[in-house]
Amino acid sequence: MSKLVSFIVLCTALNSVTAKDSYCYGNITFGNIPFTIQELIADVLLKSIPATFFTDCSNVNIPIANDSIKFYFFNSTSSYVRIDSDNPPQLDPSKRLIILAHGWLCSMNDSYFPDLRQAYFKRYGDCNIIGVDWSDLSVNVWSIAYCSVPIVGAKLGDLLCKIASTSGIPVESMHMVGHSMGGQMAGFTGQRVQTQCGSKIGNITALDPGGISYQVQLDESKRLDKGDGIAVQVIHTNAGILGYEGNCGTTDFYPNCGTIQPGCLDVIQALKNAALLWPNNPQAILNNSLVNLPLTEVLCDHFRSIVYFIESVNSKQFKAIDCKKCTSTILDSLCLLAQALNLADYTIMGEDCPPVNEEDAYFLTTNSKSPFAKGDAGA
Ligand SMILES: [Ca+2]
Repeated sequence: MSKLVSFIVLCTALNSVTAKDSYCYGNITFGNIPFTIQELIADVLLKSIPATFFTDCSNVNIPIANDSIKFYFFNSTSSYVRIDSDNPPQLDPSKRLIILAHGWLCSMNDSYFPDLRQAYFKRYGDCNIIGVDWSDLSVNVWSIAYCSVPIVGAKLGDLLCKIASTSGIPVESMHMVGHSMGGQMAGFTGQRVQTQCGSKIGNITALDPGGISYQVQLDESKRLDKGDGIAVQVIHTNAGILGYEGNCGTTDFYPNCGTIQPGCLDVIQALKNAALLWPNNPQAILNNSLVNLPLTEVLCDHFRSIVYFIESVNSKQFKAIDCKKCTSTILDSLCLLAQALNLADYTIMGEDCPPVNEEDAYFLTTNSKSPFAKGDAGA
């Protein structure tokens, strides 16, 4: 076999074995997903799950095997290698280290994560990217995925501490980016790094971190919070539905008020319309509303956090202001007056979000399609 052919075979094999088949590809429709998961998502969209939704992992049998949690090292040559977490490779400490974690039902091979990696390579050239593939556990019912997150997060924390000591890369210089449950995972990884290495991860970006079970966790050690990294940026795009509702970082961004995003289908209305025609018949409701849509469209608002972040890696145009434009209190009116007088506090959402000076929440509007950032007009 020629070198080129064996290289192609190697890449193909890696592509096919790295991840369990995810539900987050555009060609997989909502109807392809197990019905119990479809029902749960519909209940979440309609906000018809109890506030005490599943949080107790003590009786959950997690199907974890030696190979369930995989770490990959990516570089700009578009190849990637599996990392032996007991014996990680020597990384170049002069290059930026970015760690990426996907969420429930997804994998690191979905369209968004390759796009995010490419955005980083375009911005920084040959940076070091570590991808966490926990699809063996994430492409599963909620309880198994949810209960796996602290385990995967801790294992990743151990790996980062090992890399810090063997490659001389301080954890304070690392940046972890996670979406949905991957955003919550960043909290667990941050906590583990603090206990194992005695210092905090420098930068966490949580992209619409998971809500539901996390929402009721008053114990901050069981979810992402502002203490899990030195800077914890949170981008809320589906807050109160799939995403966590409320500030949980050092800087919280609320594009378009943080819950419903322009350009996304109104799947909640579609579900409500079908429920009027087929009351008490979940199968018919789903068959007549969401079944032919890709999951990424059904959860478009939730995934927009990644889409905005990918754009932000090569754009500094997501300008945001700390006026809470989504309510109308006297304070908001005063803030808008300050904005008119050029006295309001501005910042940039995304990769160029500056280090924290003061914990705050920021607001902005976006376009309904790419390019999403509106520059000054969005703040
Ligand atoms: Ca925490």
